[in-house]
Amino acid sequence: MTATETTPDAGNRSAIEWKLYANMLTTRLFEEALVRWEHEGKMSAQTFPSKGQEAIAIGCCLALERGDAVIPSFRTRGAMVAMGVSVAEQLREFVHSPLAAGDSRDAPHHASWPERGVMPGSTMIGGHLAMAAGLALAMHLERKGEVSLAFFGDGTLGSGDLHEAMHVAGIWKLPLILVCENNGWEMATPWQKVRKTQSLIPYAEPFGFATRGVDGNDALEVYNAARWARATALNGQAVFLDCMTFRAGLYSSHFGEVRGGIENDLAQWEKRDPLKRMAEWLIGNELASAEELERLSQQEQQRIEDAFNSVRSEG
Ligand SMILES: Cc1ncc(C[n+]2csc(CCOP(=O)(O)OP(=O)(O)O)c2C)c(N)n1
Ligand SMILES: [Mg+2]
Repeated sequence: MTATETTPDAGNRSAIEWKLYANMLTTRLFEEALVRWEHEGKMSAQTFPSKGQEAIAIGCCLALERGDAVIPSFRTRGAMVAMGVSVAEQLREFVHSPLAAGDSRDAPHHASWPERGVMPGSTMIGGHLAMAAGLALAMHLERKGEVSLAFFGDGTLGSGDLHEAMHVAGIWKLPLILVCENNGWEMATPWQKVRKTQSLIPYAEPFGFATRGVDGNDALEVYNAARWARATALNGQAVFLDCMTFRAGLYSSHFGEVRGGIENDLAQWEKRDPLKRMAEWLIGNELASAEELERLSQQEQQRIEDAFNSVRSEG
């Protein structure tokens, strides 16, 4: 696989800002296409779009190094993109291609490519965090200088698995990085109904975690926080990154929008869209022009359609 299969044109642009932008663009357009194909009846697998939250998975994964492991949440398609799994490889899981890596037996949002560091997730909210802690324990015992990084939504606070994972990782000083996609909603329940503070840092600190609140809609800030987290975790303290964000898209392609009265919040958060902000950064720093980014977007849309047609003809 070449870099351009995964990131449109980022292969020859080395700046991290370009990679962050290109990966977010791929993820945004890919998920839009996945929802459209399902609604057009071209495939049946459900998509959980990460629109508005893409910077978290991508910023973190681009900060990792060879040998590190990522355990996705159900809303981190960007992790697969940033870990180098091509659009075609991901699509095979959606359409049950005979060439699917995991025989397409798993839900596409937690399909895995262990050789690329993408480990299986879990449909049971929080279930994957025990696996993340187990991986971190193995890495710790083998002393290989690798970290285990897991994503989860703030709705995971009610899952005992999160607390058990924090308990062992904190006390055993495991190289574990827990990354919360803190969008203030648990499906259709706002955070005020289930906890005292929106931040989950007060829950992680007593377990001995190093913690950092992050603007989850700023890809560069996420990337820098994840680099710090990696160094801190390898230095003997597990890390909790609380990434504040807002889901700007549907709960899922099956369920649609489940949150009532969010119009004002949506309008406010759209101004802080991570893809738009990175585009403005690239243009402001004369690393790209608006025309160039528009052309890139069109090329990427075409590349995604071509991948779908080619994967559908495989079986
Ligand atoms: C153990 C368990 N309980 C309930 C569910 C149903 N469920 C699926 S997603 C979800 C909400 C999770 O909240 P969050 O992770 O914050 O995701 P968001 O709605 O913000 O995307 C729930 C309760 C589940 N999958 N597993
Ligand atoms: Mg949430």
